[in-house]
Amino acid sequence: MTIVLHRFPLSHFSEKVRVMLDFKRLDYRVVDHSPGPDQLAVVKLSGQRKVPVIEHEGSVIHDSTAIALYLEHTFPDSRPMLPSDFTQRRLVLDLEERLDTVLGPRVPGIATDEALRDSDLFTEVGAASMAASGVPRGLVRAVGWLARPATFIPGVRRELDDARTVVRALLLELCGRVKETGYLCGREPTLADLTAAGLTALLKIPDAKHNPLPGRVGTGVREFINDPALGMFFDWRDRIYADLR
Ligand SMILES: N[C@@H](CCC(=O)N[C@@H](CS)C(=O)NCC(=O)O)C(=O)O
Repeated sequence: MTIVLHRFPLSHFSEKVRVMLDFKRLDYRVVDHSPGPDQLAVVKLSGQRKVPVIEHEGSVIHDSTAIALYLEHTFPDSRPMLPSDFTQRRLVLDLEERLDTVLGPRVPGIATDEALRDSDLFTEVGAASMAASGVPRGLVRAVGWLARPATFIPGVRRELDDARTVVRALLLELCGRVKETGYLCGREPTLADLTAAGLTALLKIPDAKHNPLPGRVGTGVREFINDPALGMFFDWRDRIYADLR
């Protein structure tokens, strides 16, 4: 039976799950929601407010890690995301958790900060994000104008700059891992690789299925995209996406 993925169009945790579904070559369809009052539908479905949520044969699962474990358990014959060896499996799950913890809370702020520098970009991104609730573009643009000055408040600026520093350091570490073995935890792609790919989608828009910003593929946070030291990471990540298509 087809899996239903409930997401916000620009949710990076939802993208992490969508990448897993492609990797495992499972049949799925996407239902878009918007942050705000529209989240009531997510609450009614899953008993909590966050996406991603999947529905499959009467089961409703939320949280990207729980979904990964469900998919591994329910589809043992499709491509594995976790090694069968216990120690290797632990290493993959530990790295996945670290990626969730480091990238999860920082990437949206970094991407929003970047989008706020260009009113047209912010309006396009905001409208895509709010499409399910039909918020008018004019209102999204006005929010952008109002929010932009906040990024100059010293405390906010410092936090955003710190987030960039922490994320850049992690991406450099990932480059080192890729250089050594081709993937993040050895010679085969695992849940850790899919997590890194999905959670960085807002840093550089990938050429992916169900992409809400098809006209922006290859664009993103310029400081990262134009950083030669990170070129290897994004080349590797784009190859992962290419292999999924
Ligand atoms: N630990 C969760 C995090 C999910 C999460 O933070 N989702 C965000 C979107 S990327 C969300 O739904 N935020 C809405 C809210 O907090 O109300 C996972 O791995 O799925």
